[in-house]
Amino acid sequence: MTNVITHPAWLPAAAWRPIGTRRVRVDVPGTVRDEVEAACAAHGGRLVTAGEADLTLTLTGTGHDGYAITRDDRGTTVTAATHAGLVHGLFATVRMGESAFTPGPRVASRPAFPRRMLDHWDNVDVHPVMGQVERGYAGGSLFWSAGALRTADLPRIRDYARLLASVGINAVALNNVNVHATEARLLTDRLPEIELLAEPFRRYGIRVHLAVSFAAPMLLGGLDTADPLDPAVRSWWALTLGEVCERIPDFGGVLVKADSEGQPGPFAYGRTHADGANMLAEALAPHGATVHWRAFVYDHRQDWRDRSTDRARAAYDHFTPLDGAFADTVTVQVKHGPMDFQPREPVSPVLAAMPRTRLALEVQATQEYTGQQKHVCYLAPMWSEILRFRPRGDDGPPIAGTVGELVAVANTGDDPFWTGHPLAQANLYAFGRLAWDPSLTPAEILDEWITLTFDPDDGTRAGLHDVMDDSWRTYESYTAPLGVGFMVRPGHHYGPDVDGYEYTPWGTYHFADRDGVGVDRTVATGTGFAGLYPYPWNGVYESLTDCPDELLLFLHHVPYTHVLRSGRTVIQHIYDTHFDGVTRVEAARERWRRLALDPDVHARVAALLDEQVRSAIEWRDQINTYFFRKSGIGDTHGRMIY
Ligand code: BDP
Repeated sequence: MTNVITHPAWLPAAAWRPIGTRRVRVDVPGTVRDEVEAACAAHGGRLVTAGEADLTLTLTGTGHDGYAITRDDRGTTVTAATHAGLVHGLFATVRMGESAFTPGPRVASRPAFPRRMLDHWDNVDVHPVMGQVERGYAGGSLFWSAGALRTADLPRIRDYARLLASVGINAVALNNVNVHATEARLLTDRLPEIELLAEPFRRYGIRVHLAVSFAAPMLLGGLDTADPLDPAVRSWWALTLGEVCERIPDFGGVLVKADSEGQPGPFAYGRTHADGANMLAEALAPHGATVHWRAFVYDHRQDWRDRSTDRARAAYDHFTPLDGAFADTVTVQVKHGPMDFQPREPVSPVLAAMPRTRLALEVQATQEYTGQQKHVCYLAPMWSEILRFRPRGDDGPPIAGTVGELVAVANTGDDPFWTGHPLAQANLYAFGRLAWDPSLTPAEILDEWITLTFDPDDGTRAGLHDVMDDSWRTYESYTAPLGVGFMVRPGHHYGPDVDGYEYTPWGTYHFADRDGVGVDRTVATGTGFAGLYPYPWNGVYESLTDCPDELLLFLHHVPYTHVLRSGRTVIQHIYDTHFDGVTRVEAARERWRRLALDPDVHARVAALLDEQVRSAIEWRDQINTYFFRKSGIGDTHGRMIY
């Protein structure tokens, strides 16, 4: 089945008008010239090969993937040192619109992070539980359908690569980190599929990566071990990865989830994660490719009764003793929080504790725990907060200056809007922009996205901001309170189920009883997690009075009558935020109804806002009722709680 893309996201034809109506010279063949040629054909401009031009795009010098734009009376010139840099310079010119052609100061821009990566959790076969895309909320995979590569849809994959390049993304992992038997074969007999997929991405300066199974030497190579120190295992990897790099010369490398949630890893052989990662690095480094080794490693069979174990500590305990032991071409990929992509978690303490290791910060654009692309939830404010967080206090560097790379789990699929919820496109856009320049503010990024996508009048622009700017905090307000996390339905993770995971082995507990709620992670009486942070945060998190309200229940177990920094009790805060959250979603729905936008987009979002209102009410009622019954304490405003 071939897809029809009805909505080209933030690159509609209109956004190319300022370039497409002009005389443009492009000094190098390839993608940039093709793009400009298409724009000129659509808008009546002209691609010139010599003489005067309004816009010149040219390669010069050597260096990074940034670009410079100069604008004066003689015209506008975009220069870059690399093919990818020129692609980024072209898209920056599109973003600037008409102002790219009015004289002004020189713009010079280079990416803050050399690698800006999207991880797809796509399966080749339809997984019986997870489907085609694990935690995918945007239809099927762009790459595979029911076991087969979507060869007929390569043009759409090219459009996708273009979309990603336009926001500066330069690396893509194509398949799920949970590598099942069929997907493991992408490394060997199904490698031609990766060769085909690499082509459209290459056109836009994006390198492809593969998630591989640590047990591949056994699964595919017929060996009886995957021990990373076994010579036969090492040579299998060297030969296999050597072949991959020969067939795909710009192959980016491999991504590994090992020893976590059932995936194989080096622990089976008494080896460390560094042993495992370095073996792969040794095989890839001669070819200029790298290893992404995830730090999402924990025992998913722990018992809620055993309070000495704490899943939030696991990545820290496993990885920080290995600081300095990883090869230069290994990146340890760390989730933003110590648990698992919750709407609110403290920043992972691992990010401040491995100064001699190359780290990537991993965020989740796919909205597993933030409304599954049924709820409006603009995530840039969360990501920006994380990037600006200073683990060593005001005098120390922010996370943006501590990690070397940014990675997001992709939120795209074969949905005509690309992301299921049309407004979730803004998250993909914002991820790319923040990875290029983390100093951009969420509101200005959203404004860019709104301009490019909708070309709106002032009222529509204001309406979109009203609906989206604060939508993450709104989502937070009607779901699990005060950083305690989860309370979602087990398995698919949509909607409330306060005790759904409470007595399971997954390590995600809230410990609510008749007296209080929250996880004691203090050093004094709890799991000691608060002590994993450097000064001053170790003290701030340890202290019941200094701990920020929004993280209180992540770090402390408190009585319902505990008074927050805001002055409200915990129980009253729960009631108030849940009533307020629903009111805010209802207001967003009203605001949306009054906006005049493309009818398809309008109708899809309107329907989703109905679902969001329904779901927010369900959250409110279950959370409030649960805590009313546990605590026996009523709402001071006398609102109805069942
Ligand atoms: C969890 C998801 C699971 C992923 C896992 C991961 O529920 O599907 O496999 O993260 O990041 O949030 O590996």
